[in-house]
Formats: sequence, C-alpha cells, structure tokens
Amino acid sequence: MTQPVPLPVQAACPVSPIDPFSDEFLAYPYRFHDQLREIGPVFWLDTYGVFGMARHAEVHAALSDWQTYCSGRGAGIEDFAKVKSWRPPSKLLEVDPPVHTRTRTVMSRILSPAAMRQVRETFTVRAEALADDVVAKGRIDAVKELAEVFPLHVFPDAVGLRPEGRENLLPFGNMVFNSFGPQNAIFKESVANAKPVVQWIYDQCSRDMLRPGGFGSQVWDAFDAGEIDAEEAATLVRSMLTAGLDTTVNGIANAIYAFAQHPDQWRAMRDDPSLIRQSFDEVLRWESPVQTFFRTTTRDVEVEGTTIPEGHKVLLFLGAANRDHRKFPEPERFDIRRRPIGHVAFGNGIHTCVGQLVARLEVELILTALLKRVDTITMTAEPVRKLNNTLRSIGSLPIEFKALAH
Ligand code: 8QM
Repeated sequence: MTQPVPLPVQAACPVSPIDPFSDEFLAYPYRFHDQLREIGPVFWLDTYGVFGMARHAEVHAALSDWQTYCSGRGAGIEDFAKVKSWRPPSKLLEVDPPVHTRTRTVMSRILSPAAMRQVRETFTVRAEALADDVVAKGRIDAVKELAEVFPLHVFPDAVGLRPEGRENLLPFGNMVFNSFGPQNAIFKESVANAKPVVQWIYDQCSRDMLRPGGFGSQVWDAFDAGEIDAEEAATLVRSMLTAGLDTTVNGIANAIYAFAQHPDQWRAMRDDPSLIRQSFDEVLRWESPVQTFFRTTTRDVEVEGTTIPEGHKVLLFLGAANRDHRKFPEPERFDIRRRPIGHVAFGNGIHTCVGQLVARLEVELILTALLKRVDTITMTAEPVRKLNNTLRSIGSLPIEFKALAH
C-alpha cells in the first residue's frame, strides 16, 4: 500500500484512514458511513488524498453549489485538469455551465413527462408479461431474471438500439461506474475485456445506428436544430447508454431486496397502491444505487471551520447522507410512508438525474405488475454482492414469489 497523503496545511479537519473503495467498505458500507458521518462535517481520506463529506447537510449543499464544487474536472477521483480521462468526458455529467445547460436542455426535453406518456404503454405490456413469467417460475434469481431483464428489454428499445450486441451494455456501465473510483482490483477486473465492449458502445452512438423516433435519434434531431454539435450528440447518446441501465437494474434489485426484507411494507403497498411511486424514493434513500460522486473545488471554500483549498477532490457520500439521522429519523428503518423529501440518491442541483422519470416509470410499472400477482417475497438464500466502486449492486438475489390466490 502507498503512503498516506498528508492533509493540506490550510485545512484543519479530522483525518480518516478508511478506504471507501476497499472490498470491506463496498460490501457493507453502513458501519463505515456511521464513522465518517460522526467524525465531522468534512474529513480527509488519507488513502487517496481527497476530502469527504457524509452528512446530509454538507452533501446536499455541495451538490447545489456547482460554482464551487465543479464537475468539469470530473465526477470521479481523477482530476481532469491533471490527468487525461479514461474515456472522453461526458458532455452532461462532466461539464459545467454553459455547456452543461445546453446539453441538459436537450436531454431533459427528450426524457420529459410527455415522452414518458409515449413509452408508458409499451413498457406496461412488458412489465406485465415479465411479471407473469417470474411468478409462474416461483423461485428466481431476482437480479438475473428480473432486475436485469426489464431495463434491458425496455430502455435500449426506447433509445432505438439494434438488437445485436446488447450484452455489452451492462459490462460497459460496470466499467464506467468503477472508473469513478481508484484503479483498484475491482476496476481492473471490469476493464479486462474493455476494448470490444467500448467499441460496440461507441458504434451505437452514431446517427445511422439509431431507430428514427427513439431517444437516441432525438438527440441527433437536436444536432440538426443546431442546439449541439456532432461530438456532443454522440456523447449524449453514450450518456444514455451509460447512465440508463446499471442504475435502474440496481434500483429494481434493491427494491425487491427491500421488500423481501420487509413483508409488512409489501402488504402496506398492496392495501394502498397509491404508495407505489413514493415507495421508490424510500428504496433509493435506504439503498442508494449511486453511492458516491466526486466534485472538485474551484476556489478555497470554508465548510464548518475547515478550509478546503482550491483544486481538491471532494468525495460526496450520497448513500451516507441518505442515512443521516440528522435528516431522516431512524434512518435504518425502511418505511414507504416516510416521504423522504430531500434524499440525494438522484443528486441535487443542476446535475440532478435527468433520466429519473424513466427510472421512476420502470420501477412503478414493475412493482405494479408484481403487486397484482405476488402475495409474499421471500429470500431463499443470502444475496451475493457485486462490488463496484460507485454502485450499491447485487449480483444474485435468490427469492421465491408466492402467488396471490385468485
Ligand atoms: C451516473 O456519461 C454520463 O453522462 C453519465 C454517466 C453516469 C451517470 C450519469 C451520467 C449518475 C448515473
């Protein structure tokens, strides 16, 4: 292991030797989150030489102050001002205004409420068919046979991808989400076979590969309209393919996991289906698919008595903020009636998840279809974690659905 990085002299704050990208941390982050939240509002992680924040107030505030905590130097551990990015930077996640404002406008129009109304019917038919299938099977791996299946069925179709090669989508997302962290063994393993996967993804982003009318093709319509240039268009399609799958797969897996552990909450939702949509926010708060993101300071900034100097990486623990008792009483309790307003699982501020309506739609439809058919969800074995530097991810979740008596 390399030497601990000393705290910059200007800063006076607690120093922690915790490695948030170690296997132990990633497998079970919550007791580490407790430690990090309690050592102070800002701390120094000397394994990497970065600052961190794990309390809700500071994480939320940093996310809303893009002028001070910028994204243009990368949302991962690497500072783009110092090292070249692993992939060409995202024109959405890894840019600041004014570029961000322009690209974001295009994406939020394509993924708008009106767009959701257009895909809702198709998504519903597929959610219902999948629910029939998994309930008939009874015992399934809820990751492989449900959580991965649904987004991979509906979203690439909505984007307008060809059918061939879609098996590259999850490995690509896995790489990118790992690449926001350090180049540890988890990252290296995920990029071992990167070349053909990355090539396939980039090939799908060009206009001629995308079905007219789909979300991807609509990005190119914005190029025609002169809103974005060609490189931006291709990279925005890539953003859809990066951000739209692993996140929703884990969102669905985490939802099934949460309800399997809390049968009373599943019953409550069946008694009152109006709880379905808001239950997803509680799933996101309780098990946030995106656990962390970095920002980079653009100036010296004082936070609760600590001066973070300009040009430092700050690791924002979204998952820890969402379990901060200062914001959410009894944060460990999964309670779908909670209405966890202010959770930061979708971020906050100008970079707040632009695809969240798609995620919300997918989860609403899959939960609705399952609720009509499933009496109880039981875990038949311990879930197997899939370690990822950014995502709270399950590799396998063996469950049994007991069908409702009709
Ligand atoms: C995470 O490439 C991108 O634009 C992009 C990649 C990953 C995300 C967002 C955007 C937050 C889901």
